[in-house]
Amino acid sequence: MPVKDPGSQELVVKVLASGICHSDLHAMNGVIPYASIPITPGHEGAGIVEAVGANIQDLKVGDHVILRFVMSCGACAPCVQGTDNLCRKLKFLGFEVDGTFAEYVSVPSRHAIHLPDSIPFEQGAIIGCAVVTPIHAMNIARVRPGSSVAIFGLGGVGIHAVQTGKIFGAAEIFAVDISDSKLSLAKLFGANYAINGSKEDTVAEIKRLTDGVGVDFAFEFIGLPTTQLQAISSVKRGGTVTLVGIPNQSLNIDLKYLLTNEIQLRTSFDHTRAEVDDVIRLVESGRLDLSKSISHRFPLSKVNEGIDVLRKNIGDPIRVVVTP
Ligand code: PAD
Ligand code: ZN
Repeated sequence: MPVKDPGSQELVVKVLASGICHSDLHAMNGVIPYASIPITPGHEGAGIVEAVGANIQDLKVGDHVILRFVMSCGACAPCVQGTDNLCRKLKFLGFEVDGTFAEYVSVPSRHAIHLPDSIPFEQGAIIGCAVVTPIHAMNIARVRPGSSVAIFGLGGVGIHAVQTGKIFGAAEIFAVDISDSKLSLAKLFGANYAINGSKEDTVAEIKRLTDGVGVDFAFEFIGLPTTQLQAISSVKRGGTVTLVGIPNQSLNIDLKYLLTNEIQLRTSFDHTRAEVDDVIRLVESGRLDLSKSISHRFPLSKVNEGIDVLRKNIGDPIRVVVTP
């Protein structure tokens, strides 16, 4: 691909790390309707500013940046109201605009967020999706200090929900996956209970561990009807369920059960600009440790091998990152 000169409001960024997300697999499989083809995928990228347009003042050549895939306009009502993930002119880097599985990316400068030099590029890359998504989900759910929280799915996104739960002050975290190694990592990150859904009855186990009551909050980071229903069944009366994993199938919900138990069902989509700034501060201050989040690294020329690792679950990937 040719490298364009930046327009007056644009930057050219040399990509130094780019995470592979399950949403990339969804785009390839046609699950995400707005993914356009042909496209250079990649939406979790970080790198160094290589060239700046004439009107750019806040960033300069050599600055480290996170490339934000939620390309909001900044001017419509949802943007001005701080919900720019719901922007009326939203475009997605790596799905509709050529993304970060590339040597260089050019974007309007408002989609590049300054990354402090103390945070490695590979951590900066995953902040842009895998790490900030659970922050948004817990803001949506309004997790309160002292709560009990169940996390379904400990992949690149869900594993960070365990740490996020701690930051939101959860007293007890129940981590659910079908991979023992991911469950062990979740315990290392502060989960109190690790439940293997392929070996145990997840809902019964959560109920048993909460004296039959259920948890205050449940989050689903997989996108499967089975685990979405388990999440709904694992919260207490009056509890809140937040669905984050992108589904490929519709869900048959017993609304009478939800209503008569006053269970709140919410959904969480992407994140806001302000939440990325929050995550950067959390990582910079050492409150959020991303040193164990990257399990596999591949050079850009082998990006397809990296994608296979996630697709076939080779070696229990947390986040697979592509580097130049
Ligand atoms: P991933 O493939 O890294 O993780 C999925 C995890 O689910 C793995 O650890 C699996 O072992 C586990 N799993 C699979 N089946 C089961 C099961 N039956 N019971 C328990 N655990 C199971 O994916 P990811 O973390 O990159 O993404 C997770 C989902 O979140 C995916 O659907 C992705 O598209 C979505 C997503 N949503 C948003 C959003 O804003 N809503 C943002 C980013 C990603
Ligand atoms: Zn993603």
